[in-house]
Amino acid sequence: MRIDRRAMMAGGAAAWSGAASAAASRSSGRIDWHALGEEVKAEMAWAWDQYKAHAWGKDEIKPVSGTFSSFPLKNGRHLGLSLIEALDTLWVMGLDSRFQDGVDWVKAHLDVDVDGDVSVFETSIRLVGGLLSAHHACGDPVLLARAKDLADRLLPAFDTPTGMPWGVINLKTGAARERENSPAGIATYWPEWGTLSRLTGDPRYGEAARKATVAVFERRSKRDLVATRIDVLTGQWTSRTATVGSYGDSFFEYLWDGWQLFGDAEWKRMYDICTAAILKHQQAWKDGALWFPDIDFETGGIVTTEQDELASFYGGLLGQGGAMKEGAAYTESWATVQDRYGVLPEGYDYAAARPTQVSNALRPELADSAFNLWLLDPKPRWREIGRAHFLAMKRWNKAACGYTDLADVTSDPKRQADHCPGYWWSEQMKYYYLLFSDTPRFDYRRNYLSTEGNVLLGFRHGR
Ligand code: DMJ
Repeated sequence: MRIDRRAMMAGGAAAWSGAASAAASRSSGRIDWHALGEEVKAEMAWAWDQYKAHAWGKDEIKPVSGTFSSFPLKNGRHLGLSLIEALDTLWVMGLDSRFQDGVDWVKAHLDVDVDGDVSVFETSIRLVGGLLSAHHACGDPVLLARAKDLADRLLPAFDTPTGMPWGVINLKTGAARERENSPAGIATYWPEWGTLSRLTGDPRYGEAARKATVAVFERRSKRDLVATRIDVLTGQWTSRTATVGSYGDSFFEYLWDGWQLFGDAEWKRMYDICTAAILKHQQAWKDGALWFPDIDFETGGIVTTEQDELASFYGGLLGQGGAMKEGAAYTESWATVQDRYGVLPEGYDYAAARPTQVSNALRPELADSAFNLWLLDPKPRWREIGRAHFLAMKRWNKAACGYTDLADVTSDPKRQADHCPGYWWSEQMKYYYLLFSDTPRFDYRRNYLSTEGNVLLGFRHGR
């Protein structure tokens, strides 16, 4: 993600060098990265064709049984989630006829006027973001109009006394519920909604996103930490746990992104304050590896040494924000777990050195970090981590009709479940391809990828 990373990080990157990196550099001299990029593209084309055959226009394919499931709506009502999440990945890979098939489906069939409840956060990062990145790819004004229509249906959720949004809204009636929300659920909007305001000339989207983010930041503790749950009506915290994993993760990510995408110094100030506090209070080293335990946001006491797999994105973000040494070290900590299990477990206790949740939701976060660190510092080690992630996924997660999540990464062979989440189409397949291919369709110096991997800046046209 982000802009001018190589230039920005040239100094900090030199500070970190490790034995693993040197070994990887030697061995990677033999790897044909372009061919690996072509392999990723072939897997994407194959999976798309499976989706088209078994689940066209549905939200998520079940790749083992060849059936499908719905999300973010429930009860079998679909919004073409995977199709929309896949669009800009197809485009950047040059799978142009498949991209056009998807765009045609959106123009002909996407109907968001549905009497049903959706997560405001998930609908925004996946569907509003997916439509905006597809629009960035091809410029079709209908895609922008669809993104605006959807955002208009989410916007009433921000009409609260604090400006922090409700968690869930009905797409047709605007009735909102779930007053308890998280920093990530409240403040992961500004890049998409700021882009929407810029493209439509309507400031309401960006203003709502800004107000919600500042509302969380202003409620940080005296240690400059935020907790995981807050009541959006009263502004009172309902938990005390600070984390860089689930519920916290993209709150920190979007503070940095607000600075990088729009150059707004207020966002950098908020990012710097939050990150300094995390590095001061949550940084924990064990056997030479860096981890970030969850702690009490007021006392600083450790709550748990269990890490969400979701937190493995954080090394890339730390690098982007200038803490390259810590970002590289945290990514290496997760790479060690990947080396041990092949595919990361959903939960891992670094103190006990064992998984706490043995499933894997086909997640992209470690590949995300590897990609971001490589953009900052293009040494082979980061490509190696991405390659190991891809090859393990190809070995263990591939099923008859696509790629599936796993029920157990510790069993031998690993036990498959039966679900391909929408983010798979938008995130890791794109990170792998960009990491390996050196495609001319992407500006590797000046770009922006959202928390869902949606490219809102950096596509190069006419190539
Ligand atoms: C994605 O939907 C986004 O990256 C989100 O911010 C958290 N992680 C999931 C995928 O694991």
